[in-house]
Amino acid sequence: MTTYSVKMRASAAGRHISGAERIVTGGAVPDCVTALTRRALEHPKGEPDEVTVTVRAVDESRMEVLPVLATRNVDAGSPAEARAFIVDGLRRLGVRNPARIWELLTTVTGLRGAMLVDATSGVRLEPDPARGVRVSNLDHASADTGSPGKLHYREAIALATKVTAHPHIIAEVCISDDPDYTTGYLACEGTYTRVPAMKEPGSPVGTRVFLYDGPASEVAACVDWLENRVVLVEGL
Ligand code: WAQ
Ligand code: MG
Repeated sequence: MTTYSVKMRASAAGRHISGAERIVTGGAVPDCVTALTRRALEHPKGEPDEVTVTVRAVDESRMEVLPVLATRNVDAGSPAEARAFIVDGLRRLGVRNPARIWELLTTVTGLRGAMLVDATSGVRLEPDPARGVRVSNLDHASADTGSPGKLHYREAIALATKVTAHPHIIAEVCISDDPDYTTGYLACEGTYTRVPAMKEPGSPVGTRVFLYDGPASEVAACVDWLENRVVLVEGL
């Protein structure tokens, strides 16, 4: 049976509201289209005036299966405590100026994708800084049977598993752009650490940073891998 990528994106007055994708076998496509469409229409960021759902066959010979990262939780009661945890974690990984990374995380917002930042120089490497690098073509290998409240976590850990599997990416840091979802994470060294209170409740700030530690000549290949390599995440 053919495998398909099903992608949804929703906007209102040209402004992006939500996006999601699944990788499923042919028989599951109709239910998947319905679920993603419903999700677009019920997104807390507002009612869309345009929803696009695309169904496309994937080349299974280029599909990669990765084991899901381990999950850990830390206590952080405030954004200041979250900042201390993130800055310390990045410093231990050898990131030269972790305070700069926190500043990027909390000041750059509204990108569709992530910032790709050089771990040594702190310079942003994305080809289009207004968009960032949009990771795509990934899903969990198992069907989504979790409650809706677990969706953020499920999707985020799949993304972080793919991103940190790239040999030149040493860490990812994330803050959700959903105003009421204040839990973010640091993913590195095979572990996804959930960090509560990354931002104040109600704040629209949300962003991702991928820390790049590799040759400048391989940035383009890294971006292509993040965008196009088909990955299934196993074990959750
Ligand atoms: N590729 C790259 N960057 C992305 C992508 C993607 N596919 N999707 C979102 N981003 C960037 C973009 O700048 C968003 O504004 C930002 O990340 C946040 O996206 O364990 O919900 O979808 O409970 O709001 C973390 C879960 C949830 C923590 C993260 O991110 C937990 C979340 P959001
Ligand atoms: Mg969001």
